[in-house]
Amino acid sequence: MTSFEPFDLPTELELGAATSATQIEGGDTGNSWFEWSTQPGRIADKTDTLRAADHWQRFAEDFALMAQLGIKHYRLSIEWSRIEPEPGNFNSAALASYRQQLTLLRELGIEPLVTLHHFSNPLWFERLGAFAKCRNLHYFIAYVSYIVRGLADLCSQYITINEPNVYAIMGYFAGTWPPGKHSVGLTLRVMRHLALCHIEAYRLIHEIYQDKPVKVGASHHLRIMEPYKPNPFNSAGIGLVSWIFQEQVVEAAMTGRFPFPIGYGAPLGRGRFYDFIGLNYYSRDCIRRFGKYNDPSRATNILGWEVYPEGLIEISRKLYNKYKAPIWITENGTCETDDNRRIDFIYQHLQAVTEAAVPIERYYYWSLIDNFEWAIGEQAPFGLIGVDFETQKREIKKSGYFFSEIIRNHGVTAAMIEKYQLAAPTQKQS
Ligand code: IFM
Repeated sequence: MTSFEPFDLPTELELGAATSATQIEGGDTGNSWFEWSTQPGRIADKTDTLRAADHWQRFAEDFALMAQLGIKHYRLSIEWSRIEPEPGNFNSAALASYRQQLTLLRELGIEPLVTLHHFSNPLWFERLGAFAKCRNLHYFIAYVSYIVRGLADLCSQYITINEPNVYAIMGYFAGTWPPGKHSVGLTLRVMRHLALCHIEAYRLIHEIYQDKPVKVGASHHLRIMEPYKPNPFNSAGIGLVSWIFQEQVVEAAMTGRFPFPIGYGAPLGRGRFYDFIGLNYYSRDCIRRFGKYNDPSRATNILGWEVYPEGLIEISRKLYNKYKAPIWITENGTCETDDNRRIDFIYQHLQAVTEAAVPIERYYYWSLIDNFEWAIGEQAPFGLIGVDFETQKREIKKSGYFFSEIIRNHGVTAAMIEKYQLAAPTQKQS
């Protein structure tokens, strides 16, 4: 994995970059994450979502930088609370602003992939109990109907829900995200309801588009989970944890079949509720005595996430063999202050894509720009473009130029290996 050789990307693969509204826009006080992040002790670096990268005001500047890098695919999300600040009261000015963004992207030759739900809820929806209550789900569908009809002439690719498992686990099991609960029952219920919402949204979007081409999927965050010491007992235990916390919600959302313990039967009927397989891949978790344990010989990023490109191959193959559709890697990226390590990471993961031997059509680097990383705050640089949050000054990083050259060459050339000094295997950061 770490011998740096030139490679060509698969012909069908197209590269892009991703962001989410709450993490970059700033300026919105009507969403659950604004409220959460302004409560004491919630965010590690004590920042909140109010300023973020001020993208709501500066989107034109950010899109110009993206165009400068030659990025042709951009995944963005819609802040539901801007669109529907009160139940049933839709804000046409907010819709107009998103339409302006998509129009500009199109003028720049950048294809938008729109995410409808990326972790944050309108406060009114959060206060009603959000996705934990079955009686609230119709609100999400009404919002989907409004926003998709409003964007239909500008967009033909959607992600319904980002990382349903992460949303449920962090908010309802770990309790470190809103609404801060600790309940296995609620976690499973939220996963079930998100899968139901995905299926309904999938059907609705196809109904709105009728014969017009549209592609719809969900983005699933899947990690490799392995026992630190493999033996039949540990492997079975970890397999069960991985099933409950990762795979069952994928199965329910994609096929309509709700396995135990997320549910039973097929409450909305069986089907194929995806036009691509959306995968967010970051790392491997080795589990030792109910905790995470990193293999000391492997590199980790500044959040302690192991760099494990082999996992991208393993998960892509598993998903493709099961669901037989093109894979869209809707997120892959790393959090580093040393940008050379991001360059290594991108190299290794794109090389893994070339080795996967399954159809991978898209790869969106997470993230286009530095942003607000949830409970960590502003001190987690994932971006290809750096942001100084005090001055809001943007600067393209070396990794941004590297990514741009990969797009231009559709691969990594010998000259790039030389130029970006991809010479040594990735070492563990001291
Ligand atoms: O920043 C997040 C993103 O919102 C969802 N996927 C993982 C990223 C990195 O943690």
